[in-house]
Amino acid sequence: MKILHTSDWHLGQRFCERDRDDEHRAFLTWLLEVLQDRKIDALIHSGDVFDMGNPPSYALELYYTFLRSASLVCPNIIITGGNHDSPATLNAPKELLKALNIHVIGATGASLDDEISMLHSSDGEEIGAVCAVPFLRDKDLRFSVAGELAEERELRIREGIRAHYRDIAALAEPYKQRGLPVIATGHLFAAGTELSDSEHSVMGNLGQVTADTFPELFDYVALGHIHRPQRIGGRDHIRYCGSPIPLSFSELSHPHTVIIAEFLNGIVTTGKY
Ligand SMILES: [Mn+2]
Repeated sequence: MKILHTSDWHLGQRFCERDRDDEHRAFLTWLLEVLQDRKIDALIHSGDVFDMGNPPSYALELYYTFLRSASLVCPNIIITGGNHDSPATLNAPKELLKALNIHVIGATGASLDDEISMLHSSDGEEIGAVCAVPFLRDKDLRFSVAGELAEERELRIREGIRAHYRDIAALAEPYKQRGLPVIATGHLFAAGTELSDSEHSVMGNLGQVTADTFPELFDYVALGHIHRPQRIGGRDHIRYCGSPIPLSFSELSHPHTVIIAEFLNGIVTTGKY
């Protein structure tokens, strides 16, 4: 079973008075070829599909055209919301996209079950499970507390994130017991990561989490939010794939990649492309 992990497309971004339409189109054309040539079973997007909550129509057109083509070559597509995405914009076509086997989780909702998405082979056999956790907003992490100090608030957010992953891992346990690989996504800021200019300005309001936030149950954790590809806590299976194109001058110096992870008999191998 092979997944392709990507994030932080920021479709619709304007940079120095220019749009990025040509670069995004070139990337998505390339991505379609990779999905087909490498026979990818699941495309997993870890958030920041769009650069803004109300994207321009050329960015929407690009997104839907890509999804339509991708659905013809890749049997499972999972899209999760990032801090730049509007949950309402992502979720609006949710039911329609389900018909193409594209699962959209714009924001966390009332039931954690909604964040679990089963992966199927082209003959309909179950081949994996994804705990598709979108960007968790302050309000998703229970109540805010009046008069709390900044450090207390950060601690509460970190604990809220940890509880979310613990609870969803517990829900995915039966799939693991059946021998299926379990993948989690996240759009958050993990400790020890290097930031670029475009990230400093948009870090969102989440406290830093560490690798032990993610229960051992997960075979792979597909992270988004940080635009430089990197592992977390030295673990090969907890990764940021990075943004596919540089979104600020400071992002020119590092690679822009997607990750392909292959799961075979409980062993995960990853490669950058
Ligand atoms: Mn981003």
